[in-house]
Amino acid sequence: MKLHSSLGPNPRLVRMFLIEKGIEAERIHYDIIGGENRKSAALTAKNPLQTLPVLELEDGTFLTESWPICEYLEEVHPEPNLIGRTALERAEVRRWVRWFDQDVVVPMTMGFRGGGGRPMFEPRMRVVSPAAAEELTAMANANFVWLDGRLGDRHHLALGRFTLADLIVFCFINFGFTVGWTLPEGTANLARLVEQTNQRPSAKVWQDSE
Ligand SMILES: N[C@@H](CCC(=O)N[C@@H](CS)C(=O)NCC(=O)O)C(=O)O
Repeated sequence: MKLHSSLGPNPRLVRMFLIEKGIEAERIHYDIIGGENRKSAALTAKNPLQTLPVLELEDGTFLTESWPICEYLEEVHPEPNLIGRTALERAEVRRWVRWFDQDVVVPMTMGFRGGGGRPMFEPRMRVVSPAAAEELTAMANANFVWLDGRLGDRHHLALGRFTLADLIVFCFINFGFTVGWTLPEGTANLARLVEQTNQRPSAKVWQDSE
């Protein structure tokens, strides 16, 4: 198994997931700041969207999109379990992942691409105007505050244990930190979730300078 990987929250989500599962994968690094992923014909053949991560299986199949890759890994290696052992448990974890991906990741990343990340992203893709970027960032921040209230004084978002839901939230908050964003006022519970998740051995992937 090979993981085509780079800087950023999506590849690091999959890297953490692999470590949590105890699955070894050779890592092939792309310099996304330099646009290596956008110039590579080999990567484009694997993923026409030219984004990372891409998981390359032994039989030559390529899987793309971070949490669907995690779903695949969970199905082939169900333990240690990170997405739920029953249909009901999985629905609970996926509910958080779906909500977070749509209501936080989308405005947060679009806000970043049209705001602070504009010099890097504008030549690569359509980005929103600076004013829209500000609004999207504010929307993501408001949703972080809402999420903080849902977490309350619990240690985990779902199932009373560490799951993909905690992992995705952790990765996108950490991504924010790497680009100068800070958690908004009223998110002390999320700050605690980050601190606690940072203690996990898999969190070391965030210390790599890539
Ligand atoms: N929806 C995709 C997003 C992938 C994505 O945007 N990856 C970023 C790294 S976090 C990337 O490849 N950025 C470089 C670029 O777009 O040129 C997923 O879940 O994997």
